[in-house]
Amino acid sequence: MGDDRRASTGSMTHANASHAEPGPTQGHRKRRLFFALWPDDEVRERLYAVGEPVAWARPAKRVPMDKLHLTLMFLGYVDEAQRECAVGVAGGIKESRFTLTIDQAGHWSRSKILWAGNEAMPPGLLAVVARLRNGLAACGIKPEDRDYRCHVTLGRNVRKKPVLTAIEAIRWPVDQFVLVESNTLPAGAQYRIIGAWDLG
Ligand code: 2AM
Repeated sequence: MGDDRRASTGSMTHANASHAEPGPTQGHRKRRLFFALWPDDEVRERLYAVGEPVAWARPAKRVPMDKLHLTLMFLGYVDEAQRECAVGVAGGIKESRFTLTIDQAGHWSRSKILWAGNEAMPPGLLAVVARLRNGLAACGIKPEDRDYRCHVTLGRNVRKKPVLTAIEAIRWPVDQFVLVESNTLPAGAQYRIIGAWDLG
């Protein structure tokens, strides 16, 4: 990624989701997008291991290791003009890199999500989220009403809170954020990274 921080899919180093710009025939449909932090291999393996003690049984579904991520902002379905606007906002973000410490695992009973996260969010993370939220409002993309909650979803449809042992803190050095397209297929969500921006 160059210093000018324009979106580029050519120098993705961390992400192993497929990433390519859409072809000309794809320009008019709406796409389901979100901004995220994509872990490198080491962090991804450690995040996945947090779910190891859980007895994964239907209907609960463990998120596969290669799909683990931390959402910064969910955009929902956006048109091409909004996608371009979002890319412009991302390119204007000049925040510094930071380290995220994932040291908690928890369960939300309403959304039935098992997650790994951290309540004490680093200011750098909050700054990126705030810039995205404020910038994307001008693109006509509204953030969720609820406060941002820093979490990596480890499992969905987890009805009962599993017994979780304390996790060893995972140090996640963050020097980049990405824009991801999500396609919901019968086999599960498919993610494709369509842009990446370096933090300073
Ligand atoms: P989750 O992991 O907490 O479910 C891709 O679907 C990403 O966008 C997921 O990380 C998911 O968060 C988030 N996401 C999906 N639908 C969302 C919604 N309606 N509001 C906020 N975030 C959403």
